[in-house]
Amino acid sequence: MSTERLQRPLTADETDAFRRDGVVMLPGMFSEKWIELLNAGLAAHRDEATSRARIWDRDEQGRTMFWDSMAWHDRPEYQTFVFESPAAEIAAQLLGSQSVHFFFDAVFVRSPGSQFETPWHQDEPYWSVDGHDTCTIWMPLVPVRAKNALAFVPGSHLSGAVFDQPDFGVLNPDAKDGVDRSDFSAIADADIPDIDADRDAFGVVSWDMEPGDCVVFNSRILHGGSGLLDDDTGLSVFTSKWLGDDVRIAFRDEGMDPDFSEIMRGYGLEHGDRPGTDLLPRVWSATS
Ligand SMILES: O=C(O)CCC(=O)C(=O)O
Repeated sequence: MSTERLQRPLTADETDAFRRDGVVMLPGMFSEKWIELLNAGLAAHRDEATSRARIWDRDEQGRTMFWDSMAWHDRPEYQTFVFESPAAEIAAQLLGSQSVHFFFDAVFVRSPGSQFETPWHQDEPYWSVDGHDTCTIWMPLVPVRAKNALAFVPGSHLSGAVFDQPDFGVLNPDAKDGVDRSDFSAIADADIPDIDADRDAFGVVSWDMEPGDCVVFNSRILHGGSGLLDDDTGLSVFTSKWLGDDVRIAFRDEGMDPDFSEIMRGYGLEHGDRPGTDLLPRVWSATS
């Protein structure tokens, strides 16, 4: 299986921005065929969600925020995207890695007017992997304005801090069973700052984006603040998570939500291993 070449080369400024700020917006990285494929996949996915799916928010007007993860095993459209789109090479170039493994997909779908705002948080400290070389490719499948898009605190990926953060297990208005609850304070070493009190002071960034654009962010960066949609505006986002050269499996007592540790162990992965197997496949390598 080979990935499609990049639609355009990454510039040195883009690569520098990713390493310095931990986030970069890349216009025009995915052609229409990839957006159509992901939209088709998402439509089917909504009818066949995984057991991990949940509604993060359901308000009195019936507006919802749907979330699901690791659906690619059962979604041929997502499989094609993972193995054949330029995503893996984008991740490899920004991470500066000789190879990249796929971690998982996650979708964030808000119905028009949804007022649900993603809480500020980090990803990697709460994942079942450890390493600096991890990233998410965040792709809106519809146009999104900067005020509604995912926002970031540039440079926070280098702080070394693990911030205490909201327990995403509480985002469960339908009281679905089997939702993990975690005591994040057990692994955090700093309180999450009040970023919304003064976004300018934190240098918060977000961008107007069209389908085909993507934001790539280091998984240690503080991010959140997306949502608060106008009544005529919905937001569908496909994300893919990628693992580079320094990443090792890290089973943690608290954090990953949902916790993939048992699934990972089922594939024979042990704490300290490099990613691999059919669960975390190597998708791109400098030598292939
Ligand atoms: O799109 C969103 O609202 C949240 C995305 C996010 O937090 C993530 O991909 O880690």
